This record gives sequence, structure tokens and C-alpha cells, in this order.
Amino acid sequence: MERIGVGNVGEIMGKYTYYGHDLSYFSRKLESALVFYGADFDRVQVSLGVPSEEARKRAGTHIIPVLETPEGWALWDTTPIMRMLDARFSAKMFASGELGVLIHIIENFLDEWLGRTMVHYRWNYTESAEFAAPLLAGGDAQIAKDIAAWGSKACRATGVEPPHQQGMAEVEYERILKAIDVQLQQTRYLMGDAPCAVDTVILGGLRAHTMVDPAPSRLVDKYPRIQKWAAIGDGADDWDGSGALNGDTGFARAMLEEMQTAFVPFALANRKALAAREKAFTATIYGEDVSFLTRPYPEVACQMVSDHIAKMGAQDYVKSLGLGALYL
Ligand SMILES: N[C@@H](CCC(=O)N[C@@H](CS)C(=O)NCC(=O)O)C(=O)O
Repeated sequence: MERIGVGNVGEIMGKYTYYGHDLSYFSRKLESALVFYGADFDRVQVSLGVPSEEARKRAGTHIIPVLETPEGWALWDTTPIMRMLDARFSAKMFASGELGVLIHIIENFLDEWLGRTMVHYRWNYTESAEFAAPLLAGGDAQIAKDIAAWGSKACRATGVEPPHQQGMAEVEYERILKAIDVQLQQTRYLMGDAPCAVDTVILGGLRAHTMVDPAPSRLVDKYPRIQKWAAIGDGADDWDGSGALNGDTGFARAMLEEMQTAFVPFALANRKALAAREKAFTATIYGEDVSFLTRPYPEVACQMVSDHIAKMGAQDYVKSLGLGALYL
């Protein structure tokens, strides 16, 4: 009989159930992570905005994805879910020490900032919206309409309503695609030869949005290496557990540079607006004053990074990255 180790309880404990949607950024992110963990999981495809399933009701949210654990917990929010799964599986999406902090920082940027680019490509292009809304609604025409209306609001809330910002978001995404493409010529994954949380969120964006929505897929078509890497069940998914992470990849450096120009000013201004209880605020993004809806969640996510930094005693490291104002 195999010995049961404390560190790999999940590996022998049974099945997870993942409630998500193929066209959802965070669903595909979590799904990528579950594959890297080697978790035994069932997939349940749920419509956005239809919280009818038991596990989603129990998780107390309409947000997807929701993960039901073998012990029956229904959890939402991919970052804490992955931090929990790291303690159960031998594969780790967050390394230990400073490298884990760096991974969390880059993941935080991609989760909270790149989402607006995904929203833009989907809901500002009619052809993308007409493709995605019926699929997200599970075929219900009224729900599809409601989802498309929500999409337009999400563009306004995240500062991608002004045409110049739409253009800037696209140029930014093309820079990120180039950085992925260059990195994949050097290592199997974006932070070395093993996958981590950074890969899961980039894969989430490619698989749920930019490789499938008609408008951005024409751009991604220019990067066959990326398409091959992100193909489901192939490329990145085909990992045998070997390889080491590296905090100093060109991709990591490029993301640290990217996040200074737009994400940091946005997150600091959102924090200030939350403290002042203002419903909306303005931040200077790519040389322009852009209006955003104040949202509590980006601050919650930043705080999770701050807690991680404090736990690791990595304050000096974060200062050396020039990110003290955001996280310390
Ligand atoms: N921080 C959450 C974000 C999840 C999220 O925003 N999910 C989107 C779909 S990709 C959603 O359900 N949006 C519906 C809404 O915001 O009302 C996570 O990491 O799971």
C-alpha cells in the first residue's frame, strides 16, 4: 500500500468538480491549473448569469469558476483556490520564497489588468459579441442579450470605452504576445521549464478569448508557436512534472515593466477612490485621463499579494522591483 503523505492529500482523495465556461477567462485559468496539478476533475459547463447549480449556490456567488473539492467545499476565486491546491499537490503554481512572490505579482497584474483587454476584444467588436453571447448564455436569447449589455458596461467600467484606450489595450496585448513568443523559443513555459500561475492566466486568456473570439484570433493567428503551446490537451498541457522555474525570464521582466505603465496607476487610483468612497475615478493611462468604476475586488487581490509578501518577509525584494507603493 502506498503511504499517504500530508502534502499530497488531494492527489489521493478523489474528485474535484469544476463549474465554469469554456469562454471564461478565469474558468480556463483554473482548468489549466487543474491539468498542471494532475487533479482528477469533472467539468460542468455553466452559463454565465444563471446561478442554478447547487455548488454555485453554495459558494454564494454568481461568479465563475467555482470548484467543488472532494470534501464538498464549493470555492470561488482562482488565486486562493490555487494557493490551497498548492498545499495538496506536488506540482506548485506558486513557488516558495521570493520567486513565489514574483509569480503572485505578475499573476495579479494579468488577472486584474489584462481582463480589460479581454473584455474589450469581446464586447467592443460586434462580431465577437455575436459569437460569444449566445454561447455564454447556453442558447437562451434573453440571457444572451443581458450578457452583451453587461459586456458593454464592463468596457465602460474598465476604461476601454474610449477608442484611444481600445487601441492602447490592443497594442499592449500585441507586446505581451511578442514577449510570450520570444520566451517560448527559450523555455517551455513563461517562467522557466515548468508551469506556474502566470502560465495559467495567459492560457486562460488565449483559450477563453483571444484564440476563439473572431476579432483577436486574427491577431493570434500571426503567432503559430503560441497557438500550438495553448492548444488544449497538447503543448503546455503535456507536462511530465519536470523542469525548473526561473524568476528572471525575459517574459517576467517584460511583465514587470508593463505593469508600471498602466496597472500601477490604475490600482493606486482605485485604492484612493475606495478610501474616499467615490463611485468612479480618473487615472492617467497611456497619457490620457481615463474614467473607471471604483471596484473593491482589485484591492482585495492586491492585499492578497501584500499578505504573501509579509509572510515571506520579502519587503526589500518588492521595493527593489519598484512596487513598494502598490504592495507595501
Ligand atoms: N477573482 C475571480 C474573478 C472571476 C471572474 O471575474 N469571473 C468572471 C468570468 S471570467 C465572471 O463570472 N464575471 C461575472 C461578473 O463579474 O458579474 C477569480 O479569480 O476567480
